[in-house]
Amino acid sequence: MTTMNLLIFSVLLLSSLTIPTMALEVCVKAAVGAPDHLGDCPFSQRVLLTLEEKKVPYQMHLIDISNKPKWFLEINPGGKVPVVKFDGRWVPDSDVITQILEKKYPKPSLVTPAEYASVGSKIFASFVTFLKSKNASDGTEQVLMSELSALEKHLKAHGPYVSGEKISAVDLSLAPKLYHLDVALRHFKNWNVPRNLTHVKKYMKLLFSRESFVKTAAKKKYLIAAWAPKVNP
Ligand SMILES: N[C@@H](CCC(=O)N[C@@H](CS)C(=O)NCC(=O)O)C(=O)O
Ligand SMILES: *[C@@H]1O[C@H](CO)[C@@H](O)[C@H](O)[C@H]1NC(C)=O
Ligand SMILES: *[C@@H]1O[C@H](CO)[C@@H](O)[C@H](O)[C@H]1NC(C)=O
Repeated sequence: MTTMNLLIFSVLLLSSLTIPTMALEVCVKAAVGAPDHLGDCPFSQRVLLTLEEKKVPYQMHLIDISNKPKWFLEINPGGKVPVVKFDGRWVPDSDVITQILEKKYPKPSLVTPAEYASVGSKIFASFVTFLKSKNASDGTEQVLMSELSALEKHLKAHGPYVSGEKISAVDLSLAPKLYHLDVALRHFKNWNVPRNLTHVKKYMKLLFSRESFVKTAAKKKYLIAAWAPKVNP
């Protein structure tokens, strides 16, 4: 082998060894009925958003939740997505994963001040209850409205993001949930976030137009397909 060949060979060998180990492996939900497309799991998207905002290279594995591959259940007996491989160990749960990412990749910091960490935390559950409700006078819409109004009040005082001028972890957790709310309520109930919640509306626009969000959001049709059996069982 000539010196030149040896050099090329070493470069190829090195890059084939280092590139895959540098990218974090992450398992996320595949689309319902379209296992080659990114699915709608808000916890998976939260992790992808964190990776994108921190510019951490990653390699995605799309997991068909309705037909989980054997290798996936072997690395992750709990069977839920997302899971990320850190130093050879697969770690489930978006809360745990995002905390590890913050420690390992502190820049840019996405730490949310403790006093704001639970802002909006009841919105997703109240959205799901309202979405599934078949009785217009059961109060589920009012419960959602009061959670959204609380967010409105917070953003009016502290916005545009939950902790001010800079996006942080709590926004990345809320963004996929608000996207579900927006798309699913419009589709299944012809319901929109009321116009008087101007700060919430602006917040949603701001989140949904970020490059990280556009890159990691499921297509609307996949989100709707995933909710359909839960809305009309
Ligand atoms: N607390 C978990 C929730 C994860 C979760 O519920 N994932 C759903 C998809 S969005 C899942 O994997 N469901 C499949 C199953 O439970 O079999 C997190 O924050 O990561
Ligand atoms: C809807 O909910 C209200 C309040 O709980 C109840 O009074 C009413 O009977 C319900 N209507 C139907 C059709 O179930
Ligand atoms: C917005 O309007 C709804 C009625 O559509 C009302 O229930 C709610 O209290 C209003 N919220 C704010 C913050 O003005």
